[in-house]
Amino acid sequence: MIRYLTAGESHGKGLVTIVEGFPSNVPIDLEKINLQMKRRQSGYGRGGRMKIETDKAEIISGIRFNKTLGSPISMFVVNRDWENWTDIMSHEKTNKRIEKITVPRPGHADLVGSSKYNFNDIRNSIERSSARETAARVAAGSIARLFLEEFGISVGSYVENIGGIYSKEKYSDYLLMNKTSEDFKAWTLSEKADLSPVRVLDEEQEKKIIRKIKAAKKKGDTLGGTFYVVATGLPVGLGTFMHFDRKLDAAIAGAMMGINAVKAVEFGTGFNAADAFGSESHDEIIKSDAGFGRKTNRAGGVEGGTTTGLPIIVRAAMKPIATLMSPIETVDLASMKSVLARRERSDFVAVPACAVIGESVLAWEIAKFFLDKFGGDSIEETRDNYNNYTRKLNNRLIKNFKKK
Ligand code: EPS
Repeated sequence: MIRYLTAGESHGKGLVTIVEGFPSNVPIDLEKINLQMKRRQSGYGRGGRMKIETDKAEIISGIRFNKTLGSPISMFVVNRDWENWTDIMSHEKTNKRIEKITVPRPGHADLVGSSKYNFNDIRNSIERSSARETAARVAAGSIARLFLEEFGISVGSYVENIGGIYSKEKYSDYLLMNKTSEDFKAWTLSEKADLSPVRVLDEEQEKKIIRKIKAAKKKGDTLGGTFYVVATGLPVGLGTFMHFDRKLDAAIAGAMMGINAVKAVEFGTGFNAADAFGSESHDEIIKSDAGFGRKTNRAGGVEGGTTTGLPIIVRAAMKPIATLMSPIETVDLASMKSVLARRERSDFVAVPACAVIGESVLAWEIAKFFLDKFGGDSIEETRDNYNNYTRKLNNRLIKNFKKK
């Protein structure tokens, strides 16, 4: 079983990730981890903080000569901005006058955090609830990605819409219709999205979105959007229907909802399946060279909580960022008077970053279920188990059902 923990405040010294349970000898390329860290920081519409930070994961333990040791892997991501916050974020009591934050932003964890933890300064909630923590999650997800790469599993994403601006072309249809041509492959779509500052696949749409972000910024407003996260190269049989908490899609949905500001998640045709006939909703099974194939992938790669071997297709929605430069109504907890919410530096749009974080959490959940199934103290052992299972899978099934 793999697990990870993150620690760190947004304006503290930095973020810590501890990843535990990976087998030994997994090749680790720090540059690849840092590429993911950089991708998370990108996107048109981000705030001033991203100009200050150059996120990089420093390895503290668990890796030697570019390979995992099987021991806990710990990583540190420095907050460069901390230098400007040493008094406000001091671990020790300070004599300096530190302004207390008393005005909660609707949509952020400010009010619930202060109620629940009995704080008298909203800063105490802001610091951990900030999406800055997702940098530590991407560091963990990057280790999972490197592990999955060894088995030919890759994860990618693209943004479907920001602020209600969609492409005329419905790229998700290619995925759901199980198009196998190179141009429609999930990975090709993701690489294309990487070239866009808003991670979309359509130039016209990109222009419109950038215009809308500029307009939102001018108004002091923010925007949300939807994105697709996909994984390819999966074996049949990760996850199970045997118990609710062993279903892969349930775990993925939980991890996606755990990303800051994500309000909805769907698999395959998702909500649309509720409006269609059964005959339009399922993936017909056909014979293929490999044994079986599917005409379509409307299930999004999971049936009965278990991978079908087809790409995993997850769509998620991110609400607009809660910090508004033209704020909405709230209550000042110090005066108990109605006021406008506090302004503070933030992003205007973070949907492209959210998609990259989505890739990371998806990679993590897949790696977790993969290792639950195949185990192994070294990656060589994992590979033997994986090869043994996948090689025999279809033959075994066909033999089982063969009439004697
Ligand atoms: C973020 C760092 C934060 C925000 C953003 C994400 O930095 P700061 O608060 O210093 O500007 O830019 O967080 C939020 C949008 C939020 O609501 O918490 C990051 O590293 O991704």
